Amino acid sequence: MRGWILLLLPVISATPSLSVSQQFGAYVARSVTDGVALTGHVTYAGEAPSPKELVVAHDLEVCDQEPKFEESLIVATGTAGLQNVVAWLSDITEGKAWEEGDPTELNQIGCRFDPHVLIVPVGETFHIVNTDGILHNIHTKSSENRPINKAQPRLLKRLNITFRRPDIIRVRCDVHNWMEAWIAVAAHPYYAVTDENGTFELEDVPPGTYTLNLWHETLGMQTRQVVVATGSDAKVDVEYAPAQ
Ligand SMILES: [Cu+2]
Repeated sequence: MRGWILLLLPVISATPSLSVSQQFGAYVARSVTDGVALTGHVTYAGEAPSPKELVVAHDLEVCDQEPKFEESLIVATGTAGLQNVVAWLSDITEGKAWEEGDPTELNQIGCRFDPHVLIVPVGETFHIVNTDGILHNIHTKSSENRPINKAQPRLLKRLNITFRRPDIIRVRCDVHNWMEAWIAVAAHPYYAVTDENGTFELEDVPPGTYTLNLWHETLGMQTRQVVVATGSDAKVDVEYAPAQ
């Protein structure tokens, strides 16, 4: 009997040691010494829309403290920079590790989600925070992960959530129908969101040829081949045409 136990042990002990990246078979973290910055500027080819004020129908004492505006197409006047585009490399198999830091949070404050677009590492527990002290109800729509539909009463300040697969997930609140956010569940750290000028930066990219993906909630997906070479930073300009 002792012989059988010895034979079985290596098989049993191998399962818990699998890391998240091994489970997806996609990405291995290592130190990057020859990394290059890949920066991008994303612009909108149409006329910048004027911000449309949202109609706040109830919980006015908390939700209507200041005007809130539609966030599905935010374009910088003058430079045409497109905000809230998620940019990521889809075919990178190894590179830097995630930086240690505070846990990622999606806050509900003044009955809006902050930030509007959030990157969350796959397999990491992050927090949905209720700063408002009123009832919210998180409701997600996703393609790769199980949907979440959870009430968050005023005293439940923090929900802990973990997504198991890379995805782009829409988040809404069933109590306040104007509340909307998007979560990009990232398989590796080479993800970024464009700022108010439409710019993004992926730091420490190992030299190589990659597919750069760009996703915007209203304007959709685009891809580009990018070549990252040692010794010079890589730059890419991307333009989005208005939605048809
Ligand atoms: Cu709400």
